[in-house]
Order: sequence, then C-alpha cells, then structure tokens
Amino acid sequence: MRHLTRSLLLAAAGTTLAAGTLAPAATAAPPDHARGHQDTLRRQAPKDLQIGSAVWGQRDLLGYDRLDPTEHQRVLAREFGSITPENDMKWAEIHPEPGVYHFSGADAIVEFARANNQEVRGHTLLWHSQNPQWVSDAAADWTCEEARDVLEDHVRTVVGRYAGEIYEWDVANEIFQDDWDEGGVRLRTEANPFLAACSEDPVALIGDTFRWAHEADPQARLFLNDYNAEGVNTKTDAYYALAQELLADGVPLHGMGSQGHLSLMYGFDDSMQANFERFAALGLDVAVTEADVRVPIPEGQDGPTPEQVTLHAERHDAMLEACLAVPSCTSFTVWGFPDASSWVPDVFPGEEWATIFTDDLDPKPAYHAMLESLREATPGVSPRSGR
Ligand code: 9MR
Repeated sequence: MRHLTRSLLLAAAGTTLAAGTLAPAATAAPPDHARGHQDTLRRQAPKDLQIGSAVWGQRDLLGYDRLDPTEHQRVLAREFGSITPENDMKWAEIHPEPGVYHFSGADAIVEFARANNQEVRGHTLLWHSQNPQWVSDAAADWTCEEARDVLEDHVRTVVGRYAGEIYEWDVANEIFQDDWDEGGVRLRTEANPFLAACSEDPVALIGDTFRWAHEADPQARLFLNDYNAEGVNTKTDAYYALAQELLADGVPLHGMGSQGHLSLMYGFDDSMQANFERFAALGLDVAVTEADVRVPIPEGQDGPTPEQVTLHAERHDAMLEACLAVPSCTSFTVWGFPDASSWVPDVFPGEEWATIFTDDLDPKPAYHAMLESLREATPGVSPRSGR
C-alpha cells in the first residue's frame, strides 16, 4: 500500500461514506465495471499465493447457475482463487446425526470452485464449537477410545469425500484457550469434547487426527488454525511448542494458520511477520485464514469515519504484507463479504464494516490497498521493508 496515499484512500472511500462526508475526488479509483480484466485480487496475486474468501455454500451457492450467477457469486469468482466453507464442513452442518452426513453445502462449494478454477480450503475437523447436539450429549460418557472412533470415522469420511479437491485443511481449530481464560493458555481439554475425553494425552489425539486426515487425502496440506494468533504472543508460543512436538513425533503437520480477526478497538501487533518466520523456520507453511477488521461505530455515527476507513485498509494490508514477506505464506483468506453476510454484527454489537466489500459489492479502500500490495509484491520480499 506504499503508494496508496491517505488522500487516495479517502477518495476511494467516497462511494461508501454517507453523502456529504467527502467531496468526490478526481483521483478516485475507477468504478468496478471499468477496471481491467487483470485488475482482480486473484490475478494480481503472486504465483503460489492464493487469495481467498469464505463463503457459506448452503446459503450462497446452492442453485448456482454458471450462466446466471448472482452478483455475489460473480465477485467471488472474479476476485478469489480460493474459497473456504464458512460453515458447511463444520460438524453441526455436515454430520448432524450419528452416521448421517449432509454434504449438499460442502458439495456446492467444491462444485463452484471447480467451475471457476478455484482451490478449496477445508474448515474444520476438530473444534470445540459448532458440534452437533448428539456429540455434546454423547461426549459426557465417552471413553477416549470411543471419542477416537467417532472422530476417526468423521475425519476419514469428510476428508476422504473431498480427497484431491482440497489444497489446505484446517484440521485442528482453536485448540488452545486464551491467556484471559481460566487456567491461561492451555489445550482446551474441557470445552473440546474430543480433547476432554482424551485429556490424559490430548497431543496424541491431535497427532492422530492429522494422521487420519493425511491418510484420507495425502495431497492436502494440513494446518493448525486459531484467532489471536497473529503476532508472537503466549498463544502462538504454545502453538510453536506443540508444532515442534508434533513434528518430532512424525505427525503430518504442514501449516499454521492465523485467522486474522482484528478490531480497530485494539492496536496491530507488528510481530506478525516475525511469528510467521518462526513457524516457517520449522518447515511449516503459514497462512492468514479468516481476515476481517471490525470497526466500532457508536450509535448515532453514520458509518465509519475517514480515519477509520484508512485504518481498516491499513490493517488488512498489514496482514497481507506480513504474508507476502514470508515465502512460506501460501494463502490469504478474507472471512466472507459483504458486511451484510458477515458474522461480526451478530457477535460484536457496535462493531461492523469488517469486510472488504460494501453491501453494494463495491470494493472498499481495503480492497484497493490489498490489490496495490499484490501488484507490487515479489513473493518473499516485503513491499514495506523491501527485504
Ligand atoms: O463465520 C462463522 C459464523 O457464520 C458461525 O455462526 C460461527 C459459529 O461459531 O463461526 C463463524 O466462523 C468462525 C470460524 O469457523 C472459526 N474462527 C472464528 C470464526 C468467526 O466466529
């Protein structure tokens, strides 16, 4: 984003801000329909870096008609080389009853990706959240052996169904608590029903989950994934130690994903690149898997202020630049768009505007900042520091 000056950013924001907030500027980015065919995130991305978005297949893709796509589908296909099922491959969606699998949403994702020459990031196999009721009910009585059997069947079934179609899988998601949780940063051996049943040796279960996934799809790159895992901090220290342990045990672990759910309520941790570099030094890939940047908008304020618009762009771009600076960064995924489809307002009242497209599907300044950085990027050389 070096060359994207503040005035340009604000000009580009003109379409998204309340009328009268900004004078229209002659330097505003051309409207979407006037931009060149090459001027998309996926086409400007350096070789070997996928730019992706989450999408909810069940909601947004069922009924996809290649000849008559919705506007959202058109943008998804045009801008992104990778898509992640936002919910369709989670346990509650894909495995709602014992022995019953619902593949329609996940199938729609894979079919859309095929039709539009995209890759798919799988999400997710071992998580404490969005598990179906039957798992929560049964888990109370599970022995570790029973929990292992249920998990193994699930992993082999789901990964096996999409074998060869998925380039990266978030195998284990959010398996560490936060430092503000009771007990501090440690494996979620209470909230995660599988880790709870195998709490005597949770690392063995995690390792085997990766092994089952690898056997079911030897081509897929297998990731750990978490939020609050951008910079060097106590949580990423714990992941770093776990990664070393798993690799020493010969577990097919291939990557560490930083979700990238940020908020302008907090600062940006500049150690993101350094964090990526230490995982890369272990021989792992790294990825930004769920980027979005929440903007606190007090009641009565009509949309983000120009300063917030600029910061929203800068934060997205800072995450992208950390990724671009590390050759092992294989994918950068935003967590869906537009704002109307985002998970943010439901979960964080008073925060919104987190995605890179407006509800009219116009690119925000964050989009333009990212496009600019992609254009300038030589993989492995930071556009910011030039090294
Ligand atoms: O965006 C997802 C939202 O639609 C779901 O309701 C929610 C359920 O927990 O999960 C959201 O996605 C989460 C992702 O799977 C893991 N990291 C945090 C994401 C935001 O909560």
